[in-house]
Amino acid sequence: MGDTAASLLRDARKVVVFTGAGISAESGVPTFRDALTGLWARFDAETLATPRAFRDDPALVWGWYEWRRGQVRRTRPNAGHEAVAAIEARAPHCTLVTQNVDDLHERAGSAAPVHLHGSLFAPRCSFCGLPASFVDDLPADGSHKVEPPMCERCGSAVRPGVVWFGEALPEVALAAAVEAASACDLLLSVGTSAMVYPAAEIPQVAARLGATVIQVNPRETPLDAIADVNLRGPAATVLPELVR
Ligand code: BJW
Ligand code: ZN
Repeated sequence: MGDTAASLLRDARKVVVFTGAGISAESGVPTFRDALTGLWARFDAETLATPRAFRDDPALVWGWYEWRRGQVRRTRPNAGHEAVAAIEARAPHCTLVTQNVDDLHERAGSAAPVHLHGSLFAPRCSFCGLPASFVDDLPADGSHKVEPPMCERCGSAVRPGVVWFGEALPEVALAAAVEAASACDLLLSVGTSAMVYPAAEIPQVAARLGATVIQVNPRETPLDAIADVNLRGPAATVLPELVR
């Protein structure tokens, strides 16, 4: 299976790599939906990851995201992120589309990942959208409240630059992802449960238009049904074998 995938990848001209939280798991960044270690097993998405949650308790939400930013800052890219950068360097055309809000792809050498769900490192004003900077005071745990900074222009609360439930995805990023998925001949999906829409449409679009789909995930996902090759294993082990 791994050999088939490696040769399909070697022969592809236009590649999309589509990643989710699973690719960063081995760096020590928790996923969302894994049973014991996932963030949603320990924290409530409704009170932390919605626009309403931020309106109701901005300090709780800001504190939680600052805690997560601190967590990511202490980690490093793993062999999976590095293999993705190698795939990008080798393929004639490659677009990296990530749902992740960490910066581990960038730190592994991927020049311009398309961030469908924003970033932990791009806070902005919740009212006027002005990009903001951090006050560097990172909480040690996820339930520690921290008042968000105030916008320099309008005085409103600064919010995390991520996409919450019920919010639209950044238009430019979504358009770039759809365009790349529509034109690719191979899509490699790595470490996503493929349950969150519209992001989960991206591999579906590629499959519908005839692209080969390779999936890397230790567990079953809804993409099993459309994947031509399912590589059941952890990203940091499986991906390097595809670029050897
Ligand atoms: C490994 C591994 C290893 C482990 N190696 N693998 C259709 C049906 C039903 C609902 C909806 C629908 N369409 C839209 C919705 C609503 C909603 C949604 O999808 N809900 C579903 C969950 C039911 N979607 C939205 O609300 C979206 N917005 C929207 O629809 O707006 C409409 C609108 C339009 C116009 C105007 C206004 C509104 C927005 C979704 C935003 C998602 N945000 C989050 C949080 C980001 C901020 C933060 O970080 O806090 O994004 S949720 C969370 O899930 C995060 C992730 O990017 C996203 C995807 O998760 P991911 O990456 O797949 O992680 P996991 O944990 O789910 O899976 C990890 C996988 O890795 C597992 O499979 C493991 O097995 C695997 N793994 N170790 C490889 N070592
Ligand atoms: Zn403002």
